[in-house]
Amino acid sequence: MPDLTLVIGNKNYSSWSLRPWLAMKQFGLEFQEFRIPLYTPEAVSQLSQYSPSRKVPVLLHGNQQVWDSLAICEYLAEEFPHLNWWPEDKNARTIARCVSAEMHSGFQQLRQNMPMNCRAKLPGRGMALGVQKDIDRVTTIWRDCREKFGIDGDMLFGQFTIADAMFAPVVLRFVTYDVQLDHIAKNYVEAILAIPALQEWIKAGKAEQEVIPAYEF
Ligand SMILES: N[C@@H](CCC(=O)N[C@@H](CS)C(=O)NCC(=O)O)C(=O)O
Repeated sequence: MPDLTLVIGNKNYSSWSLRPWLAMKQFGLEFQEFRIPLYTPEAVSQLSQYSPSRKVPVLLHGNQQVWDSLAICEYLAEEFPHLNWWPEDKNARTIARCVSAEMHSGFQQLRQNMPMNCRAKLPGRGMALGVQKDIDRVTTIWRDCREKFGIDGDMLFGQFTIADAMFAPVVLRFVTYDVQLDHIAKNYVEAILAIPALQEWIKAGKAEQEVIPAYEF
């Protein structure tokens, strides 16, 4: 039995859960997942049992609790250093960390107005004030990374890294809300969608029955 457990939320909605889940799948780690359907009467007590922040994702590794998506990815990069979690080149690695942190702490308008919802198709919805600015910044990041560092693959830094895991939920948002994109961003969206583990997540998300009104229009 693997001693790694990732506690996640609803696959349809929980964008933060998707990030470390996808990274762990892509790097071939064996782990158990434990899903807590969010915003149910039982959710708060379940969350407090596993997560000091009462939020998901949380990684349980032996006695170690690691909460927060980016902290989980960094923890795994230290625990499994033989895997290429970050780009090898120092400059690329620095930029990968910058854009991952920028994703983690920013894009509030995009996140708030275009919540992740794998099973929904909402073309044109969610375009509130400030959302286009966030979209433009995301696509600028994608273009810069692809042009400067993406030579040996289809991902932001060529091969899959934590940076791609951080942006994967944005890809799903762009699909749900049918956001108009330039060709570099479109190609990147296609490349992320082609990842079998991501398709597995989407399928599971679509099969979920729970509805969280706050994340629906
Ligand atoms: N900064 C945190 C955010 C975690 C977060 O907001 N998780 C949401 C689900 S996507 C959650 O657990 N919400 C439950 C709640 O607030 O009760 C991370 O990166 O992991």
